Formats: sequence, structure tokens, C-alpha cells
Amino acid sequence: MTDSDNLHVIVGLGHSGYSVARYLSQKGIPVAMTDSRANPPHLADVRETFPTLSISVGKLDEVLLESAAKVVLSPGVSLKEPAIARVVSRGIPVVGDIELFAEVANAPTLAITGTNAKSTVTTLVGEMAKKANLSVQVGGNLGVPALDLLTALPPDLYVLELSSFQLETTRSLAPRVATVLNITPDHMDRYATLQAYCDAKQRVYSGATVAVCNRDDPATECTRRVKSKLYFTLQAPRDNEFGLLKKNGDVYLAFENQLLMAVRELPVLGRHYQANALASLAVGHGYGLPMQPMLGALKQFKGLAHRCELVRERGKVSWYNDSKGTNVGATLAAILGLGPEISGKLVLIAGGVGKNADFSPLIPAIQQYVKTVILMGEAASLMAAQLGDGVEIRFVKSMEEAVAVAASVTVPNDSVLLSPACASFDMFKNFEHRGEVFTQCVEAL
Ligand code: UMA
Repeated sequence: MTDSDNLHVIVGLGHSGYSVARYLSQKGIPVAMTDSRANPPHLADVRETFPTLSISVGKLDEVLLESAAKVVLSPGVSLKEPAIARVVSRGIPVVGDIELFAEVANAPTLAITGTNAKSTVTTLVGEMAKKANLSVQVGGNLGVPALDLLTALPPDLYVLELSSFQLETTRSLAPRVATVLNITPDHMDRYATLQAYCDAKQRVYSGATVAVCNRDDPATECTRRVKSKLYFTLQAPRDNEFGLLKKNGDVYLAFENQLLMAVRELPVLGRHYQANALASLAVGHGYGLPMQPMLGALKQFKGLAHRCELVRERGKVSWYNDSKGTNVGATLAAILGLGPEISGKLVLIAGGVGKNADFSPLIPAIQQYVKTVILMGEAASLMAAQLGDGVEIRFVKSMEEAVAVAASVTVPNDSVLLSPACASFDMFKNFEHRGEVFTQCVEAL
């Protein structure tokens, strides 16, 4: 076979594409790259690292794609993209970075997906494994691309956060434990129906040994054949379930009828976080991690940056950065998590790229806990129209203005919550950048 017979064409010069280029080149596999963007994020890096590599940007290069032995698709590009659909119809294999990872992974993998909380649960499970003295590599949709986790010396365990996009092109991962944490509408600009989005998420269970499902969310129920199932719930647990039990006025995390630890020992507030803690315990337990180190990790974990993160208390007003709240479900969880914990009202800063979402599910929570909604970005007017007249709405043009308006409408015991329910790309590089700008503006007050 000549080099050109084995050409791998990588679609996308973002984080995934760049990691795939490094991985394949190291294996001596011939590579070319294409991206529909004129100036994709890692263009300069790829040119510097691989000066002879053929790169075609500005549109997906169909001639190049059709010459491929295999196409490696970045998660940001849909299989339905016409140029990719044509490649599929010609019988050229199309895979993603997680599939390449699965082909060579040298340790068991725990795979975590869901609309929300997957970064928190992935991080928590990683911390639990470390507490149990395992060597563990944590990444995937969360930060470090999966192929960059592969090391010469195998770890004991991989913990991967997977997006629906990554799962679309993954077939043979066969994780030791797999979970879909929850499903609420997201990425409706990419999926024709909510069912199509659910179907992508369900792929995580393919070939799994243990499935962890959310008993309170039927869409997470595993429809694939697996060896065993565990559940988590915010109700009282039944057999094979982690849940909440009340005793002597205290609420406890519990497994079946066994009390594990009091909820008040968790350093992070809110019902939604209790579900995350229970899900993490179920995933860890499914793999066989011992209970005590898992509980130790829960007692120490202070939450993730940009995830309902308390960034400042000023004049009895608390400022929370939930920039990672990029969909309606996440923002709803943040409002319902924080609202009951404060004696004043919330001021919500939201807006950005709306991804064709329906924002109306936020209305009851906003009417109960929010006194002013400050809106910015592309989706601002659509959101205002959908949220209706039941709450004061203010429009702003920048994060600086949003923070200034928030400061002017709060009184002592109120809290300000940045939880956009939208992606950030209209005004910021990514959700981290948005959260950082918010934090800087709050610090500058
Ligand atoms: N794009 C094009 N044309 C191309 C290639 C990409 O327009 O030819 C666009 C995509 O539509 C997208 C953006 O470029 O808007 C980035 O796409 P990408 O596939 O190049 O993304 P990466 O930089 O490789 O980052 C991806 C994940 N991003 C997406 O799936 C959009 C990152 O998750 C992940 O950390 C990284 O791989 C490493 O695994 C981020 C994310 O937003 C956090 N994920 C979504 C989410 O969590 O909701 C799914």
C-alpha cells in the first residue's frame, strides 16, 4: 500500500483536529486537513508543527475528502454536512477522535454524557479515582482531547466526558461504565428533533458493561443491552439505586437503604449538585471504587470554575459566574439551585447564541426567583419575546454594561447570576472567556 492509499483527511483545525494530526503523524500515517473556516483556531500551530502537511481552508475540500482512505471528523461538524454526507455515501469510513482513542485505549474507560453536569461529574469521578489511589486520565469534551490522554505507560483508568457530537462518530468505545446524566433540549441547530439528540446520547451505552441511568429522567434509560444497571435519583433509593434519605431532620446521600453522608457536608449548594454527587457515586460504584475514598472526594470538591462559581461578595450582594450554562436546562438548574438558597432576589444576566432553543421553560423559575433579566447578544430580542412581561427586562450591549446595570438594580441579600442559556461565540472566544470577562468586570466594580 502506498502512502496516498492510506490518506487520513482530518476535518477541522480546532482542538480535536490538531490532536488527531499529532496522533496520526506520530504513527506515521499520512494526513491532510480541511476546515470550512478561513482561519481556524490551530491553523498556525499545524503549519508550524507540520510544515509539509496539505491544508485546505475556507470550505471543506471535496476533492481532498474523496481521495481519503478514512475521514476523521471534528465534533463541531455534522455527519449531515453535505460534503461529509457525500463521503459517507461513497463508503469512505468517517470516524471521530473518540473512535481512534477506542481502538488503542490501554485501560478501562468510564464514559459520561448528558446535557448538563457532565464536566462536574467527570471531574468528580476523576477525583474519586485519585482518592482511591488509582492513576487516572480525565478529559474528552472537557478540556484535554481524548487522544492527548494516551500515555506510553497505561493509567489504571480513563474518565471521559463525551458530547453528543463526539458520540455520533463513535462505535467501539465499549466503556466499563457509561452514563447519560440528563436530557433537556440543546444543540437544536444541529439536530432535527429532540429524539435525534437523545439517540446520539444513547450511543454512549453501546457495548458498556454497566449503565448508570437517572431514574428521574426517563430519556436517560439505557435502551442497549448491558450487563447491569445502576440508577441515581433525588427520591428515596430502591435496589441498585443511589438517592436521598431523610433521618432526624437531616437529608443524606444514600445507597439503597444505607446512609452514606449528610447533604450538608457537601461543599457545593443546590439540589442539582446533589444529583451530580449521586451520579458520580453510582459511576464510581459501577466501576468498583470503594465508598470511603469516594465520599472523601465529595467532601473536598468545591465545584468547577464557570459553574455557579461564587466570584465576589460585595455590599451583601453575591455574584455568581455560571458562564458554562450554555443551554436552557443548565440555566434552569442554576436558578432553581440558587434561588431557594438566598433571602433576596436574583438578577439574571443571559443571552448569546440561542441555538434555536425554546426559552419559555425558564418562565416559572424566573417569575419565582428573578427580579430583573439583563439580556445581551444575538438571541436577546427573541429571549425577551419568549420570556414575556412577567419580569423586568433590560437590554445591554456588553458584559461591562450588564454588570453595571446589575449593580444598579441589586439591594442587599440579592445575588447576580451570569447564566446565559446560550453559547458565547457571538461576543466571546468561548464560555471560559465570557466567564473571565464577567469576573473582571465584577472585580472592577
Ligand atoms: N467548525 C466549522 N468548520 C469546520 C470545523 C469546525 O465551522 O470545518 C466550527 C464548528 O461548527 C464549531 C467550531 O468550529 O462551532 C469548533 O468545532 P471543532 O470541532 O473544531 O471543535 P474543537 O476545537 O475540536 O473542540 C471540540 C469540542 N467542541 C465542539 O464540539 C463544538 C470541545 O468542546 C472539546 O473540548 C474539544 O473538542 C476537545 O475534545 C466544547 C464544546 O462547546 C467545550 N462542546 C459542546 C458542549 O459541551 O455543548 C459539544
